[in-house]
Amino acid sequence: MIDLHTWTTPNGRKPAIMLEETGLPYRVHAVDISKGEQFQPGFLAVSPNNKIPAIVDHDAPGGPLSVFESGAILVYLAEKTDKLLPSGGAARFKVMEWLFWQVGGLGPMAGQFGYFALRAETKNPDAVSRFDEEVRRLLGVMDRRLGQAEYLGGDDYSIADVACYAWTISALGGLKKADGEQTVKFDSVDRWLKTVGDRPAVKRGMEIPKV
Ligand SMILES: N[C@@H](CCC(=O)N[C@@H](CS)C(=O)NCC(=O)O)C(=O)O
Repeated sequence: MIDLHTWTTPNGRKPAIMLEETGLPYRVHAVDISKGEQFQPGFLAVSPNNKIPAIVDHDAPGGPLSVFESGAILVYLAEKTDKLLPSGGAARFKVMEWLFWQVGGLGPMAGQFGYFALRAETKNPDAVSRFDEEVRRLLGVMDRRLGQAEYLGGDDYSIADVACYAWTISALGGLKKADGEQTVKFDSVDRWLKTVGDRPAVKRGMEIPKV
């Protein structure tokens, strides 16, 4: 059994989608980060950086294992089940490239954009334009990739797509809200969003945790 500690945010959806894709048995523990539950000692014991998501695998070889950082969790679950991550060679590193691109790029930049453009009480035009441009640049990079390949890693759906799905929805939604619908056009990304979003496991994962 796996314990999933998560919340209703793009990072929180990633392991939920992956657990649904793999069919592994798991229990959900909602960590309401708007109420500061990520600072409770029980959660910090599995996620010392006080961020969701985190998992505890009670059936890991050698005894219970906790894993924090969404990218590490996706790799862990992929290796545990031999699903959605090629076992070696170039194909594995194509998936890794886009996984790390999401964790180090799209996620943090879209997160900062959402904060400065939509939620900050004090408006900072430099920060808004800096992150607006960067999110648009990243979505452009993604759009070009998906104009050449069916999925981010190549021919097959992988943990790179799992990692990017909810963040792409969040990034596009943020730009549309801040700048207007007509300013946002990424055709290959839209094609990919439809393909990935039609997967039953993705639909289920996007509803977890239920609050
Ligand atoms: N690099 C981390 C980022 C996780 C993250 O930023 N989680 C946010 C929610 S999306 C969080 O828990 N924030 C609570 C806090 O910062 O106190 C990952 O990919 O797992």
